[in-house]
Amino acid sequence: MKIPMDKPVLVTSALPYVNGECHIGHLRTYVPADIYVRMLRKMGHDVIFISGSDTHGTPIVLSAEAEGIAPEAVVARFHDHFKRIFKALNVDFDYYGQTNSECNHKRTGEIVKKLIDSGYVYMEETKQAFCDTCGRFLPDRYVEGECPYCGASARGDECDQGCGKHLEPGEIIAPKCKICGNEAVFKEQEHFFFHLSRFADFLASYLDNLGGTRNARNYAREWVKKELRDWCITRKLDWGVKFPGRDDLVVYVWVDAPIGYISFTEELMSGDERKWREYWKEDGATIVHFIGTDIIYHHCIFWPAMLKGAGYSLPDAVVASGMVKIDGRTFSKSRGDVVWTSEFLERFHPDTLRYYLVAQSSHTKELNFSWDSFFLRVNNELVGILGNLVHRVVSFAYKNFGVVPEGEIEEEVITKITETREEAINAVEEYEFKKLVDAVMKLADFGNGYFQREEPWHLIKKGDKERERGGEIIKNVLQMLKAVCILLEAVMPEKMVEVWSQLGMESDLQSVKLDELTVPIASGQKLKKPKKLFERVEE
Ligand code: B3M
Ligand code: ZN
Repeated sequence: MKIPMDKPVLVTSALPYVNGECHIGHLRTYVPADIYVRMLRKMGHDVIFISGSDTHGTPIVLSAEAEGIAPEAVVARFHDHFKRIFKALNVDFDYYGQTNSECNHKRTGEIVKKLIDSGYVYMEETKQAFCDTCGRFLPDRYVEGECPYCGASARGDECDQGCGKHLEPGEIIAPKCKICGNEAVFKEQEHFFFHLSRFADFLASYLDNLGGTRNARNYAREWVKKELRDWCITRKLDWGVKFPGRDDLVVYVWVDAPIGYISFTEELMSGDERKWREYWKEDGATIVHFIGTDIIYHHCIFWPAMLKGAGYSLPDAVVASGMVKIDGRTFSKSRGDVVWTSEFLERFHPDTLRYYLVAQSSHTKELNFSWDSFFLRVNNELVGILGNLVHRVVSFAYKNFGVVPEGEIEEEVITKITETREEAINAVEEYEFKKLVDAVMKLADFGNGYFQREEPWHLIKKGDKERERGGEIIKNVLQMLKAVCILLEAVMPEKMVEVWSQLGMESDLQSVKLDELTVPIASGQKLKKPKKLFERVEE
């Protein structure tokens, strides 16, 4: 999707549940979203980038219970953990909030009240899973059983091992209590429902115009076509945002979590009513959500219906990344099929992980992580192609000239850089970050071929004229390196800043725009003694 230039852009990344450590499966959403934001800024857009911790719901309460501590303590520990990881990876949010903030409680209360007042919410007696042994109701993750749609084993509110469908309370087949393992029974309880079914026509046309990736639109459309049942929006829990007027009920976590996108915007704008309303009430911004494919239903069905019902602006695009597997298997902490981000970062540079995550597969496809594939990408591409080129060219230039030599940038080189710029912009607009890195690596390859073909090392040993020509060739290759830095900063911010400084550039690379790509690198600019860019990695 082409993003209009005349409005600001709000990019969000799904909110991680802070009930455990960050693994590389999480990163498939955050790293590409960060790359997207950095590229939009390079294209001249005014962007804010928001995320935060999802602190409510049974994922948190279950972990707290298992450890015998309060939910607040679990939240505090892992909220800090995630913030640290994002910093280490240079995932650079303008604001990273948490859904248990006062502002989010208030905004959620206001939105739910608006839905009630508009007649979109009703109360009903329902049958809910109950454990006789534990003597309590079993909301969401407190219960496990069989998915009524595909038969896979599922949690109370989602078919996490099979078709991925959201499940309503009472829908799961053969439910068992997650705490004691005994079979659950069904018991009557009063709950509140959102009239989702009334939004079917609205959603059908909304989805036809929604930007983002096709997988998100198509998956949601299928459900709208088939059936939309009303949505139970309350739970019997203590931890969460209270349902208005009911002390015994909180809202379902999927109500207050996406509302976090709004509250965090408010918090970032420190309550400046006019400013955040422009984003969320007056269609004054382009809103883009980055999510994983497992939460398309929530972002393309529940969320727009809720916003529409409460009179808020609607998201313009939903970008859904494929899931991460480990050596072909689904992530599983208990089987040890998991790679923890912090352990990864103890051994390898964050930029190598950022690069791998986008270079390994198309954004909407599954990413099958294996150590072999990681080593290959780093050793062949980052060390073998990119690192090598930078080192060879900068060393040669540094030794023989010390500065950027005099000369013209050739037509052939300008054309190549301009083509790469177009490919990069297209890649960003298609959310195909692999195409972005592939295009820039092709430019690096071209630079390598050019250097090899022109053989400046012979020229500089001959007469003055030839030496001058040798300098001009070097200047052209340095120009290509400058372009590589600008185009790959979004993917490898730290490493590209290193190269930038070897080239003697003094500006802040992060704020350099794409328009600079073909601005000739200044002759006479002092080069720095090059250091190796990437180390080979081994098991
Ligand atoms: N906390 C995480 C997940 O289900 C969930 C996302 C909320 S985004 C508003 O992947
Ligand atoms: Zn299923």
